[in-house]
Amino acid sequence: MSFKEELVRQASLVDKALNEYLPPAGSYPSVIHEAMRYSVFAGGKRLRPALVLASAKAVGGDEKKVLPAACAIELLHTYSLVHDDLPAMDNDDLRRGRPTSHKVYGEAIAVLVGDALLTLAFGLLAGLPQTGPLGTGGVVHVITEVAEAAGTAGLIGGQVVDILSAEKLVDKQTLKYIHSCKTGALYRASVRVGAMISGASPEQLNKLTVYAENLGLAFQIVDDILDIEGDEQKLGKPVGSDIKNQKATYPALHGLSGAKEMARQAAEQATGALYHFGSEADFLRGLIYFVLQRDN
Ligand code: GRG
Repeated sequence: MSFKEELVRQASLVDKALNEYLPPAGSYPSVIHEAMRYSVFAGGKRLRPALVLASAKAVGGDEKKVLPAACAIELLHTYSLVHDDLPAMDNDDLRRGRPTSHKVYGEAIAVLVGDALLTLAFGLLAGLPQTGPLGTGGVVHVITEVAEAAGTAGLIGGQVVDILSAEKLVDKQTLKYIHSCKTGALYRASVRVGAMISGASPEQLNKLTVYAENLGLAFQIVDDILDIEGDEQKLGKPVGSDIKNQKATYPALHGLSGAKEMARQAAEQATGALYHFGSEADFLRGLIYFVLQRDN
């Protein structure tokens, strides 16, 4: 199976599970359930759940056992996008090629959609089986790992510094902080929880963490480059918004060719971190190339 076919297979596995975990669209009060589904099934690439499944496989685990965690991470990611698009934050009208949640359902429901997705995510993690390599204490470790990635040392911390930095000249260190929190934290958590649930050794966990941090960095740099050189149709959102909003980005601080070189170096580090893994980690290797070459 090619890398692309495997990504499609994993995404369809995740979508089926998400469909089961999300409350039915018609169940009372239906507007919130419909709105949750609107954002979750809007055509995301499902890279983070793919990372959960693939890191489980890389350490000899069973992807079915990590599916609830993979879905939890995707729900959390979708919550962050819904809230990030709100008028109080980025005030974006389009996401994944469709009108944003608040444009369709109004601001109050969009805030609650994010809250509900986040809550459902932690509910799924709490329901992870306490048998197998994880055990009772292990479930708590997984929840702690994801809580750290979602909290003020992760997504929220990155978002706060991003907001405070608007229209200011940001230094390289602050840029690194923002993106290691906004993007890196969830990549890191995805890979770590997949491996933790599957009984990874501390050494495997360390290597996979280095892989995820570098993959997240490469992803973010490419994201910044796509905002300059990308195709609006393929991206499903307008390009040039970073420059318009005077956002600190890798091309802005390091130049376009400097940013491309940084993405290449991060990809090289990610590849190196997988050196001691066998062919079970091939999907993780393919993901590095996919992230570098992506056009959306
Ligand atoms: C907690 C409100 C709140 C925000 C946290 C993560 C975040 C900060 C904001 C989301 C917006 C953003 C620009 C995040 C940076 C990471 C990024 C480029 C996300 C988009 O990820 P993709 O391309 O999205 O994987 P799809 O749609 O494919 O799932």
